[in-house]
Amino acid sequence: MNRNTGLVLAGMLVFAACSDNNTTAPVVVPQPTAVVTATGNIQAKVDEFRTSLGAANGGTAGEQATGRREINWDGAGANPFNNKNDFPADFFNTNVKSGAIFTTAGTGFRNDSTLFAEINPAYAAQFNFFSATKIFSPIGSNLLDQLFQVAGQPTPAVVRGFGIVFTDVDVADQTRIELFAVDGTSLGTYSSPVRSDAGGLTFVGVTFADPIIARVRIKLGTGALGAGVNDISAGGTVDLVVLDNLIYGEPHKAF
Ligand SMILES: [Ca+2]
Ligand SMILES: [Ca+2]
Repeated sequence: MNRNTGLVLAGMLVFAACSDNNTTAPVVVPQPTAVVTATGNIQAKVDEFRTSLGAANGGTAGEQATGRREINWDGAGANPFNNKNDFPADFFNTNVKSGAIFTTAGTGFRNDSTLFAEINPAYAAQFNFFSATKIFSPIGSNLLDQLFQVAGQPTPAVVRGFGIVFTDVDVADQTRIELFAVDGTSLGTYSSPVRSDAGGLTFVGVTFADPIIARVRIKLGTGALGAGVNDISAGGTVDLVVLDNLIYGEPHKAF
């Protein structure tokens, strides 16, 4: 008996045991079909992840049969809101219909064209962009959630894959994403690699066979941006991390 056969049989035995006494059925958490990570020159892996989700649907309103959406923060439509601490949480499903809504326990969001140098001049030497030139962060927190809606509609949705580009991950296993199903079940936590070069970009992307991701909790390092807060690589005590591109499967109406 090979190892895989043994695992399948073990699973069947667990299921049979639970069925016999008519108790709660075993909870089977779906496993990803792929987990893609990259550090340093991340371009090829990001492209691989994009391709795995299908063609780009841009800001096309309405649920598309297949494909992916992507937020790069760089479009001119966001310019009136940039470099301020109140970037609209629903911008990417109202102004631009990409099916994304953000929440944070902090005080707001900031889409920034200066590598956040207007918050703290030292940040220009810390952060980098993947897609030129804007990057994104919550304000007052290092946690944010992304939820999904049918593009252009306030209808809860699910996606089958989610990937994210980070800049300046210095500490292992502190920058990560946790994916959740509609019922709140965790679909797992996936860490970004640590930066491996001066560019400082990293990527993690997770794909499932079916659209089951309703929410993504994004954790950026170990602290929030601030005028007096320096990165651990620049004499500070916290690992500051911000994000660039978000790449996710087409949002399908959740049932
Ligand atoms: Ca960008
Ligand atoms: Ca850092």
